Amino acid sequence: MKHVDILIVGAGIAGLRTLYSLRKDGFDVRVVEASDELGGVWNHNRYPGARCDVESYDYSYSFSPELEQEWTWTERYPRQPEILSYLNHVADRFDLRRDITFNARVASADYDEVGAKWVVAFEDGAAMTCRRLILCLGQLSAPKTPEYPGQELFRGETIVSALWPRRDVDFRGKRVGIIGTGSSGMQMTPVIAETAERVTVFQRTANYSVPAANAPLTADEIRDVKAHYAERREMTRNSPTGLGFQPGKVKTLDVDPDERERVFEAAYNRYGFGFALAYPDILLDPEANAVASDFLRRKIGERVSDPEVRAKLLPVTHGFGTRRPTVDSGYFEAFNRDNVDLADIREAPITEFTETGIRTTEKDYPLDLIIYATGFDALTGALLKPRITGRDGQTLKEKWAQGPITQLGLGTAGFPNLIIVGGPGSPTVLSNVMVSTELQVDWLTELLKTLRDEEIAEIEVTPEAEQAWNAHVAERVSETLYMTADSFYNGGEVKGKPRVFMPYSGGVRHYRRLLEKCAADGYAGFALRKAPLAKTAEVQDAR
Ligand code: NA7
Repeated sequence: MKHVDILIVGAGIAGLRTLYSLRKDGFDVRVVEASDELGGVWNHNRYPGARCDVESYDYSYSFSPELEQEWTWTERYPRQPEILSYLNHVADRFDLRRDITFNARVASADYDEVGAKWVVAFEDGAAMTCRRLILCLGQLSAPKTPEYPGQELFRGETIVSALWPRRDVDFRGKRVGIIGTGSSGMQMTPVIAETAERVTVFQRTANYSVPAANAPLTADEIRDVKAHYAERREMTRNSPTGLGFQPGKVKTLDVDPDERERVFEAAYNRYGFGFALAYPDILLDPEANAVASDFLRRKIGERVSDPEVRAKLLPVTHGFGTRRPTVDSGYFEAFNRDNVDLADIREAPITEFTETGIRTTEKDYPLDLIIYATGFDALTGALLKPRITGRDGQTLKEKWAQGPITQLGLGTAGFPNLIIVGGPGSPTVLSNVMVSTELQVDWLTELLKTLRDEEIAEIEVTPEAEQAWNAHVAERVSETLYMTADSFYNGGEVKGKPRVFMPYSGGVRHYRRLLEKCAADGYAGFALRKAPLAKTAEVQDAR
């Protein structure tokens, strides 16, 4: 069977960066990727209007000053094709492709306790072994699609936004139904509305959104970014979210209303997602949150002309930021067009699909195309798809039945030589993933060098460390308002999923310090063994 020292699963942002770093340090490393193309979410989410809501230059790798200078972003918030081109450029520029096997979907990974290696099987029947297994499977990469009675009857076309086909989808003359109003639904609506005959947005929960204030980057802006990349990187690594700005210092309610209005207005007009940082307590204090939410509701209201539609679009079920807000480009204004309708399916739920469209308790919507923009089984969905079996035959699914448990988000006890990048227990979706991913990859590269130098056969999270880390993750989130809403952060959006807050809300900067401390303390919370535990046990048994 083919063997590689380190196997990385996934050729998205994290997988590519891990491959680059480990190969540079002389490791025998290979990436396997289920798709025939690299790019992860940016390969799959090709829907019209797909765009990153982190500024382009901050959503880029920091490992190569040459790359920073060579690559020129064209817009403040980059579109999906531009990000995918960037990732392809990185792969070509650093000759990464030669170490990536495409069309290789992992079906299972079993830990061989005696050999201290993983046996990885692929869906096509192939198999290989590796000493260390690194999962770079993404956070929002297991799409979910709701089940409605009669779905199979619908005679039109259906598309899942996160599995968008690689062809031009022609909306002309079509009546399009979009289910879901998260980032995907909000981004695609105004773009599809430009050519479709009619667009009906099926909204279950009205959501907050801040306008992107997107624009092409000017020559001056590009020059400025390129001249100050190093400082900018330092700032993002030292920020709570990995974004290029710091939170305000004064509390929301400690300023007079006029001043607050000015600050909110400035943040709203410029900072997109960073509106949440206008004051430091917006996601901590219910009263501060209520004030920010009121401001945003007012702003949404100003963007919609029809009073009835406006009322339905105002988010009332949760406070701003407690679920993932969106950064949009013309979403609310799209409802001012004659060809865009809002179906409030909280008020009048979908009862069934018919041959010709969607039926709600209120009316029939005739449709030619239905788009599911219904989100993901976030954070754990992709990790639990392959059957991963650790010590004593326990699967990761069994281990995480009550919710994920990790040490620093990087590994879990009973699964030696397994490292997770961007997983639950790390800042991940609460941060600029580019920044938090690179922090983790730099850390794990040093870890793997230590393991190589010290001839460590097996590294494994200790049960005490993961208990302590999960307690810390829970404690930090209890200081926030995140658990006041069901969201993809806490599993509340997937039926039967444990309601546990999964990302680490302590911030990128604090997380970075904890990673450094863990390494400085000799990788505290991880057991490093020169011989596999199973062998040691056998020797002990024999004595
Ligand atoms: P999100 O943000 O999880 O949004 C999913 C949307 O789909 C949301 O509006 C959901 O409504 C809706 N949804 C989910 N299931 C259903 C059913 N069964 N019926 C109707 N509507 C449903 O995913 P996105 O793809 O938009 O964005 C994901 C991330 O991509 C985003 O956060 C950025 O990081 C980029 P709900 O609110 O649950 O009522």
